[in-house]
Amino acid sequence: MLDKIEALKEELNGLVANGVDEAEELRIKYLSKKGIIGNLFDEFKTIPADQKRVIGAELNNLKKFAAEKINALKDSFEKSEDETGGIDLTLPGDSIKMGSRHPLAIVRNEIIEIFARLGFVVSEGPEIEDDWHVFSALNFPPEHPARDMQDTFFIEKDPDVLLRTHTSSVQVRVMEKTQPPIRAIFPGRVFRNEAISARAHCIFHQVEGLYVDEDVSFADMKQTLLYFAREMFGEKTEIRLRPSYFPFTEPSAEMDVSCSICAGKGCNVCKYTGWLEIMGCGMVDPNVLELCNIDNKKYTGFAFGMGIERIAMLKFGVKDLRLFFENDVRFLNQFQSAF
Ligand code: 2U9
Repeated sequence: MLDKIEALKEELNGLVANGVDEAEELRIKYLSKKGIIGNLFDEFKTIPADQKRVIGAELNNLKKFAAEKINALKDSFEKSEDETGGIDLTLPGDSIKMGSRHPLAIVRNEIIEIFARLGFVVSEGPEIEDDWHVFSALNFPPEHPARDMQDTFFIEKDPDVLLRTHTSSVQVRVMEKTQPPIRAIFPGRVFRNEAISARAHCIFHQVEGLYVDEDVSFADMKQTLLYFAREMFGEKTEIRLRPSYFPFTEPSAEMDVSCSICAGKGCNVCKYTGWLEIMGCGMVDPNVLELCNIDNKKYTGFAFGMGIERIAMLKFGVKDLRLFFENDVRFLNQFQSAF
């Protein structure tokens, strides 16, 4: 019996397995009730009583040794599964979800592209501004309602620190440090103290434009804006200008485009007028040129401004402006961009 025990120890020493399942088979082979060591315990019952103490101790050692050996084999496989986090590395990976450009970015980029073809460069400036660049240099009279806290976000401690209500402040900055010719567009985020609704928001986005040079005329402005309208809304688009008023332009106008939904025939989008208002424009007021250190005897210019949300609503048929700010991917995923 002692020889058998010794031979089994040697056998156990050389044990190998190819995975947890094989290690379990070895446990059954050696350690189960009817296994090799189990049978030795049965045999042990038949040996003479005077040998039982020595052989019993050796048999218990053998059982302990076998259990340790087989458990060590099992552990080594379970450990290597831990290292892969129990993940089957041969499974195909998850596909990466493609993002999409925000519709306001698509429209902004398209506007930039169209004006770039006419030689307009992009210029940007600060969102936190001062009274001079947002109001005073733009010819706003001291009592103008836009200067009121009802309409503009001010910093409580300092009435000279405010959030820009239009990107015209960037035009002022450019004119202050550059002499004509100036031909630039000014995209950016602006802020107005307004209640949020389907048609208005306290934050929105604008693109403004400015062209200052010798002999720039109202006709130049009309042709530039007609080109823009046709590139943006289709080659059959017509424009019309209606007289308006802004402190910084004279004369001033609102520009409408023929409704691209009904081709000018009248529908509920254009409220049966056939026209959609898309921007304001005008000849830069000579006072503004002078306030920005530009010789108003030598130079003239035109300027325009539009809300990107409004253009995007018309182009994409979006009925509620708040959708642009909610970042719901079900909304955002619907916009494909070439820009
Ligand atoms: C300078 C001189 C002139 C920019 C202009 C408009 C007309 C205009 C509105 C359209 C919708 C703002 O987003 S909106 O609410 N803008 O109607 N903006 S002319 O004129 C300038 C700007 C800067 C120095």
